[in-house]
Amino acid sequence: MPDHVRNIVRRLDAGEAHIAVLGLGYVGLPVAAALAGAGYVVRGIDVRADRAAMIARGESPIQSGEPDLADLIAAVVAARRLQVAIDSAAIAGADVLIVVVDTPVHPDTHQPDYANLHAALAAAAPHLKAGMLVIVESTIAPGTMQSVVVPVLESGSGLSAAHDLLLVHCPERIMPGKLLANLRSCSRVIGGWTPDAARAAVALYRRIVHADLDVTDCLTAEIVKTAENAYRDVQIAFANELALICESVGADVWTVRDLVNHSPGRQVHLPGAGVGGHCIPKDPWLLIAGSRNGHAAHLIPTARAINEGMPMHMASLIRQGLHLHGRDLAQSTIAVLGYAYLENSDDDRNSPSAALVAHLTAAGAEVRIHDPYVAGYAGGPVLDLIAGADAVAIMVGHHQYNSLNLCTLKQRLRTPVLVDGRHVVDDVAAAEAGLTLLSLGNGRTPWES
Ligand code: SAJ
Repeated sequence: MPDHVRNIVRRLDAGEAHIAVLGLGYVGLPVAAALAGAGYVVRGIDVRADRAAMIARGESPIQSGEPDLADLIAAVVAARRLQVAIDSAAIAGADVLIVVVDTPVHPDTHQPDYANLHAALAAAAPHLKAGMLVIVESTIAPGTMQSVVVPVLESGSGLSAAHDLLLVHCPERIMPGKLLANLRSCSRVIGGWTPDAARAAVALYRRIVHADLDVTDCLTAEIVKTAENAYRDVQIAFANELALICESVGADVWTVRDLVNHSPGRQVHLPGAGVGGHCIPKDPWLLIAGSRNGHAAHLIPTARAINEGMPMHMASLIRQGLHLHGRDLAQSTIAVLGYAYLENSDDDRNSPSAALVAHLTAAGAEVRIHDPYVAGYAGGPVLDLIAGADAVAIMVGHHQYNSLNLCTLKQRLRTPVLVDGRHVVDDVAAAEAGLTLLSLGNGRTPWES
């Protein structure tokens, strides 16, 4: 093992290495806090001065559902193991740099938008030194380390990625709602630009990750991360297409799904009102953006179109329910229950409800939104919000919606239409309450249930 690798591994094993984390978002902040909690001195850098100031006070900007993270941030900031800056000059002198910035895709072209990544790498490059371990955790299209990261770092530092730096792509695997737990318990793929770089990264991550550290090359690591989420998106799209087929023939997808999943090796996912969040809607596009030599993907874009179409399907079910009562959208009031992208979460990134609300509003409906977790929509009981409405659409499976009083709901509605996008309403109970229930994926009328 070359001396510079031996040296950094020794400093990492001794807990003496100084670490800089560039980007303190949903991924970078838990990483910085966990490494500080493991005993390292960590300099966290974020260009958002308000966010940096909040963290420097020992407060977590990630509010709901992450209590252990908030406690850890308070402790490591108080112990001065996590120090916060807004200037990338704070990188100077570090042994390790972890870059964790947002890598969105363009909403129309679906091409990667690397503006943040470029800016972060260009700001960091002048502060790099030979022997430094540089890790990109951001999710990136296959080939990005080769085509973007290496050129920007080498031109900005005058150092060689292969000979002077220890360059790694270690894609994040966090899940909102359990950020720290998953950081510690999920295996990681460590893509080394060189084998020595991977060795050094293993010495770092084994201090905070108590799961497998799978060493490979950068390109493979880029593909693994984007593929694991594209795979999930395709699985969900299959469930959604099956739901639409069942509706069209008068069957119940939930019964079909249960029986299919009794078959060995089958795992039909959950049909639903849409696919939101920061990872699943974006990563499939990053995967296919990396394909070369004219290979055109078909399955992955089709799956995206199916999943993006689910909020519109909810709008069509609402229209169907209103028409059964002689109404159309333009003169109706619709109550949308759930604005987060995930049940029992306040995270509304790429929320399917946002797409539905925009569509209903454009069609002339008056829309009311309720979500017990999302600021701005959490006010008041749901049965007050729906009073006088013509339809209620359940978009998110928050536990608060699992036990709605259907009789009271019926009494309070002007038109008794209930559209269930997350299989939380019992169809027989809804019929007994006198509601017109349209349940995504269930083409049966109540008396056939
Ligand atoms: N969804 C469905 N049907 C399903 C599963 C999900 O409609 O069967 C919808 C959800 O309602 C949500 C969206 O898809 O709107 C995404 O849900 P998700 O459970 O995939 O949650 P995410 O977006 O937090 O995904 C993350 C991913 N983790 C990383 O990228 C590191 C994903 O790879 C994980 O599988 C997922 O967490 C998880 O399992 O918690």
